[in-house]
Amino acid sequence: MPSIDVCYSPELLHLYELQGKAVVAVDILRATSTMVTAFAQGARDIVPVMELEECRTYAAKGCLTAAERDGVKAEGFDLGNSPFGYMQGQVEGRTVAITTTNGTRAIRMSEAAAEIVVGAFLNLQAVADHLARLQLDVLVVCAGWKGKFNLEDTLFAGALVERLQDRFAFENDATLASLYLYQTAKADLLSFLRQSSHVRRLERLEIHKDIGFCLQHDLYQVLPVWKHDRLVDLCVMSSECRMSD
Ligand code: 3SL
Repeated sequence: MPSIDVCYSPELLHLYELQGKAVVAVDILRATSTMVTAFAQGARDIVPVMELEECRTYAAKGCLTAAERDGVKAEGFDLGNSPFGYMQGQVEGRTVAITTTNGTRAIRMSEAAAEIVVGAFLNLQAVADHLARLQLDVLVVCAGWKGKFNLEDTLFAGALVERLQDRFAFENDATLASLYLYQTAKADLLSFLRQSSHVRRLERLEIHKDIGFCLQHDLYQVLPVWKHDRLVDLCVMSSECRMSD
């Protein structure tokens, strides 16, 4: 039986072996929720990059550029990091190059893995079905905040473990803790997260509706997977998602 484990921060990745594993990269508020939304809105592919300057260079290649730092849209880019900014048809058929404070970092730091899947509550079941089919050992990589633990990514890890617990082995405390936390919180995730640091940070920035939106489960049948140098939606590229409908 394959195993599932949880890494609470990209800064802890040196403690884990990535080779041969499937990584699920998650930044619930808001990078991976936004990427999943972009694919649901018809984005062709997404190039996550770590630095603002690198992201900027993609404009000359005909890509849309998106950037966020400390919760705020960076100046000079087409888009920020709110899922609602991707819903007016602007990303359809386009390549989006994006850099965010933590989420794009978590993805790029996982490149040694055999597979990288982008996870969010919004595509939770699509991710769980894909992992069950893959049968690789799984590591959920939480983006956290500037190297530190956060609650919302841990809750996602717990939700994924809950859906996979009959088909994946887990013995470590990080995985157990995420499951227990999710089981405690799942009846009302929004209330549970009220005091969390990033919810308070976003609310100070008057960003309210993104929070509830990103906590919705299974809104989209989207499966962003790393291929060569970018993310593509496997639900569009193959018949995989239809098989589990
Ligand atoms: O840290 C990140 O990558 C962002 O998702 C943070 S924010 O939600 O845009 O503030």
